[in-house]
Amino acid sequence: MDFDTVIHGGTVATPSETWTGDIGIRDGRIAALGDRLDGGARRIDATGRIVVPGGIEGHAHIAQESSTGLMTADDYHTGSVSAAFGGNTSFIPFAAQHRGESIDAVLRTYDDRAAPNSVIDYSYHLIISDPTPAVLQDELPRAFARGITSFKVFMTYDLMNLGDRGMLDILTVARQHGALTMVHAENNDMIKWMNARLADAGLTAPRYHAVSRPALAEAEAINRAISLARLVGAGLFVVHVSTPEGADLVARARAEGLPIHAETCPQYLALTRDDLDRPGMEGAKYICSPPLRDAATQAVLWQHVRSGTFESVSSDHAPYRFDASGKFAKGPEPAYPAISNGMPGIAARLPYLFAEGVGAGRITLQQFVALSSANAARVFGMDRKGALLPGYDADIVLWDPEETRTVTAADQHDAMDYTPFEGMRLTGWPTHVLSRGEVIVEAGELRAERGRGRFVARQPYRPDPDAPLIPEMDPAQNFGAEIRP
Ligand code: DUC
Ligand code: ZN
Ligand code: ZN
Repeated sequence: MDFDTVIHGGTVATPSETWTGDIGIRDGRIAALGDRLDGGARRIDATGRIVVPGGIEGHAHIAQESSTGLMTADDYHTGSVSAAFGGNTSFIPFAAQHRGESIDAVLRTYDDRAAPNSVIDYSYHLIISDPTPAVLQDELPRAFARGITSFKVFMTYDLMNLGDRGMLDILTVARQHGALTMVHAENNDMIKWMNARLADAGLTAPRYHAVSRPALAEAEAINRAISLARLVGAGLFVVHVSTPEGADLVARARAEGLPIHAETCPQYLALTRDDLDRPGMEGAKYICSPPLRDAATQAVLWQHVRSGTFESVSSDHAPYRFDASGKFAKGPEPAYPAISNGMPGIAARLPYLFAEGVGAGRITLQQFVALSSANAARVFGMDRKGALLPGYDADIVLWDPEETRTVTAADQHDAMDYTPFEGMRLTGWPTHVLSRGEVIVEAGELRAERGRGRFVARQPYRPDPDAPLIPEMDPAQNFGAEIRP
Protein backbone atom coordinates (compact mmCIF):
# COMPACT_ATOMS: atom_id res chain seq x y z
CA MET A 1 0.00 0.00 0.00
CA ASP A 2 1.46 3.38 -0.89
CA PHE A 3 0.67 6.64 0.79
CA ASP A 4 0.59 10.30 -0.14
CA THR A 5 2.05 11.16 3.25
CA VAL A 6 3.43 9.20 6.18
CA ILE A 7 3.81 10.84 9.58
CA HIS A 8 6.39 8.72 11.33
CA GLY A 9 7.86 8.21 14.75
CA GLY A 10 5.45 10.44 16.68
CA THR A 11 3.73 9.94 20.01
CA VAL A 12 0.15 9.51 18.86
CA ALA A 13 -2.49 10.47 21.41
CA THR A 14 -6.18 9.55 21.42
CA PRO A 15 -8.78 10.00 24.18
CA SER A 16 -7.99 6.52 25.47
CA GLU A 17 -4.33 5.80 24.80
CA THR A 18 -0.93 6.97 23.64
CA TRP A 19 1.29 4.98 21.29
CA THR A 20 4.40 5.54 19.22
CA GLY A 21 4.24 4.84 15.53
CA ASP A 22 3.29 5.93 12.04
CA ILE A 23 0.18 7.22 10.29
CA GLY A 24 -0.27 6.64 6.56
CA ILE A 25 -2.47 9.07 4.61
CA ARG A 26 -4.03 8.57 1.20
CA ASP A 27 -6.60 10.67 -0.64
CA GLY A 28 -7.10 12.93 2.37
CA ARG A 29 -7.99 10.12 4.74
CA ILE A 30 -6.09 8.08 7.27
CA ALA A 31 -5.33 4.86 5.41
CA ALA A 32 -3.23 2.93 7.92
CA LEU A 33 -1.68 3.01 11.38
CA GLY A 34 1.39 0.99 12.24
CA ASP A 35 4.63 0.61 14.12
CA ARG A 36 6.48 1.35 10.91
CA LEU A 37 4.98 2.32 7.56
CA ASP A 38 7.22 2.57 4.51
CA GLY A 39 6.69 4.70 1.45
CA GLY A 40 4.80 7.94 1.17
CA ALA A 41 5.37 10.68 -1.40
CA ARG A 42 6.12 12.84 1.59
CA ARG A 43 7.41 11.64 4.96
CA ILE A 44 7.02 13.92 7.97
CA ASP A 45 9.34 13.16 10.86
CA ALA A 46 7.33 13.39 14.07
CA THR A 47 10.10 12.24 16.40
CA GLY A 48 9.73 14.10 19.69
CA ARG A 49 6.35 15.42 18.58
CA ILE A 50 2.88 14.67 19.90
CA VAL A 51 0.42 13.76 17.17
CA VAL A 52 -3.27 14.49 17.80
CA PRO A 53 -6.49 14.96 15.83
CA GLY A 54 -6.85 18.50 14.53
CA GLY A 55 -8.67 20.76 16.92
CA ILE A 56 -12.39 21.31 16.43
CA GLU A 57 -13.39 24.77 17.61
CA GLY A 58 -17.00 24.48 18.65
CA HIS A 59 -17.64 28.10 19.61
CA ALA A 60 -16.58 31.07 17.47
CA HIS A 61 -18.18 34.21 16.06
CA ILE A 62 -16.93 34.73 12.52
CA ALA A 63 -18.32 37.22 9.98
CA GLN A 64 -21.28 37.56 12.29
CA GLU A 65 -23.38 40.63 13.05
CA SER A 66 -24.37 41.11 16.67
CA SER A 67 -28.01 41.81 17.53
CA THR A 68 -27.21 45.53 17.23
CA GLY A 69 -25.68 45.02 13.76
CA LEU A 70 -21.96 45.17 14.58
CA MET A 71 -19.78 42.91 12.41
CA THR A 72 -16.97 40.86 13.94
CA ALA A 73 -13.43 41.81 12.91
CA ASP A 74 -12.69 38.31 11.61
CA ASP A 75 -14.19 36.95 8.44
CA TYR A 76 -13.98 33.31 7.34
CA HIS A 77 -10.51 33.87 5.92
CA THR A 78 -8.80 35.57 8.86
CA GLY A 79 -10.82 33.56 11.39
CA SER A 80 -9.95 30.23 9.81
CA VAL A 81 -6.29 31.16 9.32
CA SER A 82 -6.06 32.11 12.98
CA ALA A 83 -7.77 28.87 13.95
CA ALA A 84 -5.34 26.86 11.81
CA PHE A 85 -2.28 28.50 13.40
CA GLY A 86 -3.77 27.51 16.74
CA GLY A 87 -3.94 23.82 15.79
CA ASN A 88 -7.53 23.62 14.55
CA THR A 89 -8.65 21.90 11.38
CA SER A 90 -12.41 22.47 11.72
CA PHE A 91 -14.61 25.05 13.31
CA ILE A 92 -18.31 25.61 13.88
CA PRO A 93 -19.04 29.35 14.00
CA PHE A 94 -22.54 30.71 14.44
CA ALA A 95 -24.98 31.65 11.68
CA ALA A 96 -27.16 34.19 13.44
CA GLN A 97 -30.84 34.76 12.77
CA HIS A 98 -31.94 38.20 13.87
CA ARG A 99 -35.61 38.97 14.37
CA GLY A 100 -37.60 38.97 11.17
CA GLU A 101 -35.06 36.95 9.18
CA SER A 102 -35.72 33.55 7.61
CA ILE A 103 -33.35 30.69 8.36
CA ASP A 104 -32.98 29.88 4.67
CA ALA A 105 -31.80 33.43 3.98
CA VAL A 106 -29.43 33.38 6.96
CA LEU A 107 -27.81 30.18 5.75
CA ARG A 108 -27.44 31.53 2.21
CA THR A 109 -25.67 34.57 3.66
CA TYR A 110 -23.26 32.47 5.73
CA ASP A 111 -22.59 30.07 2.85
CA ASP A 112 -21.52 33.11 0.80
CA ARG A 113 -19.29 34.26 3.64
CA ALA A 114 -17.68 30.91 4.39
CA ALA A 115 -17.31 28.91 1.19
CA PRO A 116 -14.98 31.24 -0.76
CA ASN A 117 -12.86 32.06 2.26
CA SER A 118 -12.35 29.34 4.84
CA VAL A 119 -9.03 27.49 4.89
CA ILE A 120 -10.36 24.83 7.27
CA ASP A 121 -13.50 22.72 7.25
CA TYR A 122 -16.54 24.30 8.79
CA SER A 123 -20.13 23.94 9.80
CA TYR A 124 -22.45 26.34 11.58
CA HIS A 125 -24.52 26.39 14.70
CA LEU A 126 -27.58 28.49 13.99
CA ILE A 127 -28.55 31.22 16.45
CA ILE A 128 -32.32 31.44 16.74
CA SER A 129 -33.88 34.67 17.98
CA ASP A 130 -37.24 34.51 16.21
CA PRO A 131 -38.84 31.06 16.45
CA THR A 132 -41.93 31.72 14.35
CA PRO A 133 -44.17 28.78 13.40
CA ALA A 134 -42.52 28.73 9.95
CA VAL A 135 -39.08 28.56 11.58
CA LEU A 136 -40.09 25.79 13.99
CA GLN A 137 -42.09 23.68 11.56
CA ASP A 138 -40.26 24.11 8.25
CA GLU A 139 -37.07 26.07 8.29
CA LEU A 140 -35.28 24.48 11.25
CA PRO A 141 -36.07 20.90 10.14
CA ARG A 142 -34.76 21.85 6.68
CA ALA A 143 -31.52 23.15 8.21
CA PHE A 144 -31.16 19.98 10.30
CA ALA A 145 -31.63 17.87 7.17
CA ARG A 146 -28.74 19.81 5.60
CA GLY A 147 -26.54 18.68 8.47
CA ILE A 148 -26.74 21.83 10.58
CA THR A 149 -27.82 19.91 13.64
CA SER A 150 -27.29 22.39 16.45
CA PHE A 151 -28.40 25.90 17.31
CA LYS A 152 -27.93 28.39 20.10
CA VAL A 153 -30.61 30.28 21.97
CA PHE A 154 -30.33 33.04 24.54
CA MET A 155 -31.94 33.46 27.93
CA THR A 156 -30.64 37.03 28.11
CA TYR A 157 -30.55 40.15 25.91
CA ASP A 158 -33.89 41.77 25.06
CA LEU A 159 -33.38 41.28 21.33
CA MET A 160 -32.43 37.62 21.61
CA ASN A 161 -33.99 35.83 24.55
CA LEU A 162 -36.86 33.46 23.86
CA GLY A 163 -38.53 33.22 27.26
CA ASP A 164 -39.22 29.88 28.94
CA ARG A 165 -42.18 29.05 26.72
CA GLY A 166 -40.15 29.74 23.60
CA MET A 167 -37.35 27.58 24.97
CA LEU A 168 -39.76 24.68 25.53
CA ASP A 169 -41.10 24.95 21.99
CA ILE A 170 -37.68 24.94 20.42
CA LEU A 171 -36.25 22.21 22.69
CA THR A 172 -39.18 20.04 21.61
CA VAL A 173 -38.45 20.66 17.92
CA ALA A 174 -34.81 19.77 18.55
CA ARG A 175 -35.83 16.59 20.36
CA GLN A 176 -38.16 15.51 17.59
CA HIS A 177 -35.78 16.20 14.71
CA GLY A 178 -32.44 15.15 16.18
CA ALA A 179 -30.78 18.48 16.90
CA LEU A 180 -28.92 19.89 19.89
CA THR A 181 -29.95 23.13 21.61
CA MET A 182 -27.10 25.26 22.92
CA VAL A 183 -27.91 27.89 25.47
CA HIS A 184 -26.47 31.16 26.74
CA ALA A 185 -27.75 30.96 30.29
CA GLU A 186 -27.91 34.22 32.26
CA ASN A 187 -31.03 35.66 33.90
CA ASN A 188 -32.09 38.65 31.80
CA ASP A 189 -34.09 40.48 34.45
CA MET A 190 -31.46 40.12 37.16
CA ILE A 191 -28.93 41.73 34.81
CA LYS A 192 -31.28 44.51 33.71
CA TRP A 193 -32.14 45.25 37.30
CA MET A 194 -28.45 45.42 38.23
CA ASN A 195 -27.76 47.63 35.20
CA ALA A 196 -30.46 50.07 36.29
CA ARG A 197 -29.09 50.29 39.84
CA LEU A 198 -25.52 50.80 38.63
CA ALA A 199 -26.65 53.44 36.12
CA ASP A 200 -28.57 55.29 38.85
CA ALA A 201 -25.41 55.35 40.94
CA GLY A 202 -23.33 56.59 37.99
CA LEU A 203 -21.18 53.45 38.00
CA THR A 204 -20.32 52.97 34.34
CA ALA A 205 -16.64 51.89 34.16
CA PRO A 206 -15.76 48.51 32.59
CA ARG A 207 -15.33 46.90 36.02
CA TYR A 208 -19.09 47.21 36.63
CA HIS A 209 -19.75 44.87 33.74
CA ALA A 210 -18.77 42.00 36.08
CA VAL A 211 -20.82 43.45 38.94
CA SER A 212 -23.89 43.66 36.71
CA ARG A 213 -23.80 39.93 35.84
CA PRO A 214 -23.45 38.05 39.14
CA ALA A 215 -22.65 34.33 39.31
CA LEU A 216 -26.19 33.88 40.63
CA ALA A 217 -27.61 35.09 37.30
CA GLU A 218 -25.75 32.30 35.52
CA ALA A 219 -26.56 29.61 38.06
CA GLU A 220 -30.27 30.46 38.10
CA ALA A 221 -30.48 30.35 34.32
CA ILE A 222 -28.49 27.11 33.99
CA ASN A 223 -30.76 25.48 36.54
CA ARG A 224 -33.81 26.69 34.61
CA ALA A 225 -32.39 25.64 31.24
CA ILE A 226 -31.63 22.14 32.51
CA SER A 227 -35.13 21.96 34.00
CA LEU A 228 -36.74 23.03 30.72
CA ALA A 229 -34.69 20.44 28.80
CA ARG A 230 -35.65 17.78 31.34
CA LEU A 231 -39.33 18.57 30.96
CA VAL A 232 -39.28 17.69 27.27
CA GLY A 233 -36.53 15.04 27.44
CA ALA A 234 -34.21 17.06 25.22
CA GLY A 235 -30.44 17.34 25.14
CA LEU A 236 -28.81 20.64 26.02
CA PHE A 237 -25.35 22.15 25.59
CA VAL A 238 -24.60 24.96 28.04
CA VAL A 239 -22.06 27.28 26.44
CA HIS A 240 -19.35 29.33 28.16
CA VAL A 241 -19.95 28.14 31.76
CA SER A 242 -18.11 30.58 33.99
CA THR A 243 -19.13 29.75 37.57
CA PRO A 244 -18.62 26.91 40.08
CA GLU A 245 -22.38 26.93 40.73
CA GLY A 246 -23.16 26.52 37.05
CA ALA A 247 -20.58 23.78 36.59
CA ASP A 248 -21.94 21.93 39.63
CA LEU A 249 -25.44 21.96 38.15
CA VAL A 250 -24.11 20.50 34.90
CA ALA A 251 -22.07 17.86 36.75
CA ARG A 252 -25.09 16.83 38.81
CA ALA A 253 -27.31 16.51 35.75
CA ARG A 254 -24.68 14.42 33.97
CA ALA A 255 -24.34 12.17 37.01
CA GLU A 256 -28.09 11.53 36.77
CA GLY A 257 -27.61 10.33 33.19
CA LEU A 258 -29.24 13.35 31.58
CA PRO A 259 -28.06 14.42 28.12
CA ILE A 260 -26.59 17.68 29.39
CA HIS A 261 -23.34 18.92 27.87
CA ALA A 262 -21.26 22.00 28.55
CA GLU A 263 -18.08 23.88 27.80
CA THR A 264 -15.93 26.44 29.51
CA CYS A 265 -13.41 28.77 27.89
CA PRO A 266 -9.73 29.68 28.46
CA GLN A 267 -10.64 33.21 29.53
CA TYR A 268 -12.51 31.88 32.58
CA LEU A 269 -9.50 29.73 33.48
CA ALA A 270 -6.78 32.31 32.78
CA LEU A 271 -8.16 35.78 33.48
CA THR A 272 -10.11 37.46 36.28
CA ARG A 273 -12.41 40.40 36.71
CA ASP A 274 -9.38 42.36 37.96
CA ASP A 275 -8.47 42.65 34.28
CA LEU A 276 -11.52 44.89 33.86
CA ASP A 277 -9.80 47.35 36.21
CA ARG A 278 -6.88 48.04 33.91
CA PRO A 279 -6.10 51.75 33.38
CA GLY A 280 -8.21 54.00 31.17
CA MET A 281 -10.50 52.00 28.90
CA GLU A 282 -8.11 49.00 28.70
CA GLY A 283 -10.63 47.04 30.74
CA ALA A 284 -12.92 47.09 27.68
CA LYS A 285 -10.68 44.43 26.12
CA TYR A 286 -11.84 42.03 28.83
CA ILE A 287 -15.57 42.61 28.55
CA CYS A 288 -17.27 39.36 27.63
CA SER A 289 -20.46 37.68 28.74
CA PRO A 290 -20.69 35.91 31.07
CA PRO A 291 -18.01 38.08 32.69
CA LEU A 292 -14.61 37.08 34.01
CA ARG A 293 -14.75 35.91 37.64
CA ASP A 294 -11.99 35.34 40.23
CA ALA A 295 -9.07 33.07 41.10
CA ALA A 296 -11.14 30.77 43.30
CA THR A 297 -13.52 30.24 40.37
CA GLN A 298 -10.61 29.37 38.10
CA ALA A 299 -9.49 26.61 40.46
CA VAL A 300 -12.97 25.07 40.62
CA LEU A 301 -13.47 25.29 36.86
CA TRP A 302 -10.14 23.48 36.34
CA GLN A 303 -11.37 20.71 38.64
CA HIS A 304 -14.44 20.39 36.45
CA VAL A 305 -12.29 20.33 33.31
CA ARG A 306 -10.33 17.50 34.90
CA SER A 307 -13.32 15.53 36.18
CA GLY A 308 -15.17 15.54 32.86
CA THR A 309 -17.97 18.03 33.47
CA PHE A 310 -17.08 19.81 30.23
CA GLU A 311 -17.10 18.29 26.77
CA SER A 312 -14.77 20.96 25.52
CA VAL A 313 -12.76 24.03 26.30
CA SER A 314 -13.82 26.40 23.52
CA SER A 315 -12.56 29.85 22.68
CA ASP A 316 -15.83 31.81 22.29
CA HIS A 317 -13.78 33.85 19.82
CA ALA A 318 -15.80 37.08 19.54
CA PRO A 319 -13.41 39.53 17.92
CA TYR A 320 -14.12 43.23 18.30
CA ARG A 321 -11.11 45.49 17.83
CA PHE A 322 -10.01 48.01 20.44
CA ASP A 323 -11.21 50.90 18.27
CA ALA A 324 -14.31 52.50 16.79
CA SER A 325 -14.95 49.49 14.53
CA GLY A 326 -15.34 47.24 17.56
CA LYS A 327 -15.26 47.89 21.28
CA PHE A 328 -15.98 51.59 20.84
CA ALA A 329 -18.56 51.50 18.06
CA LYS A 330 -20.88 53.51 20.33
CA GLY A 331 -18.31 56.14 21.32
CA PRO A 332 -14.81 56.47 22.76
CA GLU A 333 -15.66 56.18 26.46
CA PRO A 334 -18.99 54.41 26.62
CA ALA A 335 -20.66 53.11 29.75
CA TYR A 336 -19.94 49.37 30.11
CA PRO A 337 -23.32 48.20 28.65
CA ALA A 338 -22.46 49.98 25.38
CA ILE A 339 -19.03 48.34 24.98
CA SER A 340 -19.04 45.52 22.43
CA ASN A 341 -19.12 42.21 24.16
CA GLY A 342 -16.52 39.52 23.53
CA MET A 343 -12.85 38.79 23.15
CA PRO A 344 -10.68 36.91 20.64
CA GLY A 345 -8.92 33.63 21.40
CA ILE A 346 -9.26 31.09 18.59
CA ALA A 347 -5.49 30.78 18.07
CA ALA A 348 -4.66 30.75 21.78
CA ARG A 349 -7.24 28.16 22.91
CA LEU A 350 -5.24 24.99 22.31
CA PRO A 351 -1.76 26.29 23.17
CA TYR A 352 -3.25 27.55 26.43
CA LEU A 353 -5.00 24.24 27.14
CA PHE A 354 -1.89 22.27 26.27
CA ALA A 355 0.45 24.36 28.42
CA GLU A 356 -1.75 25.08 31.41
CA GLY A 357 -3.62 21.79 31.19
CA VAL A 358 -1.22 19.04 30.10
CA GLY A 359 2.03 20.89 30.83
CA ALA A 360 0.93 22.00 34.27
CA GLY A 361 -0.32 18.51 35.14
CA ARG A 362 -3.97 19.47 35.46
CA ILE A 363 -5.17 17.16 32.69
CA THR A 364 -3.72 14.22 30.79
CA LEU A 365 -2.78 14.20 27.15
CA GLN A 366 -5.79 11.94 26.53
CA GLN A 367 -8.05 14.54 28.12
CA PHE A 368 -6.47 17.22 25.95
CA VAL A 369 -7.52 15.23 22.87
CA ALA A 370 -11.04 14.75 24.22
CA LEU A 371 -11.43 18.43 25.12
CA SER A 372 -9.88 19.80 21.95
CA SER A 373 -11.53 17.66 19.28
CA ALA A 374 -12.89 14.19 20.06
CA ASN A 375 -15.81 15.25 22.25
CA ALA A 376 -16.84 18.05 19.91
CA ALA A 377 -16.82 15.62 16.98
CA ARG A 378 -19.11 13.25 18.90
CA VAL A 379 -21.52 15.76 20.39
CA PHE A 380 -21.79 17.89 17.25
CA GLY A 381 -21.96 14.94 14.87
CA MET A 382 -18.76 15.26 12.83
CA ASP A 383 -18.46 11.58 12.15
CA ARG A 384 -15.27 11.65 10.08
CA LYS A 385 -13.33 13.94 12.39
CA GLY A 386 -11.82 13.97 15.86
CA ALA A 387 -10.09 10.56 15.76
CA LEU A 388 -6.91 9.10 14.32
CA LEU A 389 -8.36 5.92 12.83
CA PRO A 390 -8.42 4.45 9.33
CA GLY A 391 -11.22 6.01 7.27
CA TYR A 392 -11.26 9.28 9.20
CA ASP A 393 -10.25 12.56 7.58
CA ALA A 394 -6.52 13.08 7.92
CA ASP A 395 -6.96 16.16 10.13
CA ILE A 396 -3.80 15.86 12.17
CA VAL A 397 -1.69 18.25 14.22
CA LEU A 398 1.89 17.75 15.38
CA TRP A 399 2.79 19.50 18.61
CA ASP A 400 6.28 20.27 19.90
CA PRO A 401 5.77 19.78 23.64
CA GLU A 402 9.07 21.52 24.48
CA GLU A 403 8.77 24.78 22.59
CA THR A 404 8.11 27.84 24.73
CA ARG A 405 6.72 31.03 23.24
CA THR A 406 5.28 34.27 24.48
CA VAL A 407 1.80 35.03 23.19
CA THR A 408 1.59 38.21 21.11
CA ALA A 409 -1.24 39.78 19.15
CA ALA A 410 0.76 39.46 15.90
CA ASP A 411 1.10 35.69 16.36
CA GLN A 412 -2.66 35.23 16.46
CA HIS A 413 -2.88 35.78 12.66
CA ASP A 414 -6.35 37.22 13.09
CA ALA A 415 -7.79 40.64 12.21
CA MET A 416 -7.54 41.85 15.78
CA ASP A 417 -5.37 44.51 17.37
CA TYR A 418 -5.03 42.80 20.75
CA THR A 419 -5.09 39.45 22.46
CA PRO A 420 -6.26 39.11 26.06
CA PHE A 421 -3.53 36.48 26.48
CA GLU A 422 -0.72 38.90 25.53
CA GLY A 423 2.57 38.14 27.30
CA MET A 424 1.66 34.67 28.53
CA ARG A 425 4.57 32.22 28.35
CA LEU A 426 3.24 28.91 27.06
CA THR A 427 5.11 25.66 26.45
CA GLY A 428 3.85 23.36 23.69
CA TRP A 429 2.97 24.63 20.21
CA PRO A 430 1.67 23.14 16.96
CA THR A 431 4.38 22.69 14.32
CA HIS A 432 2.44 21.05 11.47
CA VAL A 433 -1.28 21.28 10.77
CA LEU A 434 -2.75 18.87 8.22
CA SER A 435 -6.30 19.19 6.95
CA ARG A 436 -7.58 16.23 4.92
CA GLY A 437 -3.96 15.24 4.38
CA GLU A 438 -2.83 18.64 3.12
CA VAL A 439 -0.23 20.50 5.16
CA ILE A 440 -1.86 23.89 5.76
CA VAL A 441 0.53 25.31 8.39
CA GLU A 442 4.21 24.42 8.61
CA ALA A 443 7.32 26.22 9.83
CA GLY A 444 5.21 29.14 10.96
CA GLU A 445 3.84 29.66 7.44
CA LEU A 446 0.36 29.29 6.02
CA ARG A 447 0.27 26.93 3.05
CA ALA A 448 -3.47 26.83 2.54
CA GLU A 449 -5.37 28.21 -0.40
CA ARG A 450 -8.25 30.51 0.48
CA GLY A 451 -11.58 28.69 0.16
CA ARG A 452 -10.14 25.16 0.39
CA GLY A 453 -12.20 24.47 3.53
CA ARG A 454 -15.33 22.40 3.01
CA PHE A 455 -18.73 22.50 4.63
CA VAL A 456 -19.25 19.51 6.92
CA ALA A 457 -22.77 18.09 7.03
CA ARG A 458 -23.19 16.85 10.59
CA GLN A 459 -25.06 13.85 11.93
CA PRO A 460 -28.27 14.24 13.96
CA TYR A 461 -28.04 14.55 17.72
CA ARG A 462 -29.99 11.80 19.49
CA PRO A 463 -29.89 11.62 23.28
CA ASP A 464 -29.41 8.20 24.83
CA PRO A 465 -32.84 6.51 24.64
CA ASP A 466 -32.29 5.31 28.21
CA ALA A 467 -31.80 8.84 29.56
CA PRO A 468 -34.34 9.40 32.34
CA LEU A 469 -37.62 11.15 31.51
CA ILE A 470 -39.82 12.81 34.09
CA PRO A 471 -42.89 10.65 34.84
CA GLU A 472 -45.31 13.09 33.24
CA MET A 473 -43.51 12.75 29.91
CA ASP A 474 -42.67 9.06 30.06
CA PRO A 475 -44.80 7.12 27.56
CA ALA A 476 -44.11 3.93 29.53
CA GLN A 477 -46.16 5.40 32.36
CA ASN A 478 -49.14 5.88 30.06
CA PHE A 479 -49.70 9.55 30.49
CA GLY A 480 -50.04 9.84 26.73
CA ALA A 481 -47.27 12.40 26.44
CA GLU A 482 -45.26 10.72 23.75
CA ILE A 483 -42.74 13.17 22.36
CA ARG A 484 -40.11 10.79 21.12
CA PRO A 485 -39.78 10.72 17.35
N1 DUC B 1 -22.25 35.23 24.01
C1 DUC B 1 -21.30 34.62 23.34
O1 DUC B 1 -21.32 33.40 23.22
N2 DUC B 1 -20.32 35.32 22.79
C2 DUC B 1 -20.25 36.73 22.82
C3 DUC B 1 -21.29 37.39 23.62
C4 DUC B 1 -22.32 36.52 24.18
O2 DUC B 1 -23.25 36.98 24.80
ZN1 ZN C 1 -23.29 33.55 24.66
ZN1 ZN D 1 -20.01 33.13 21.90
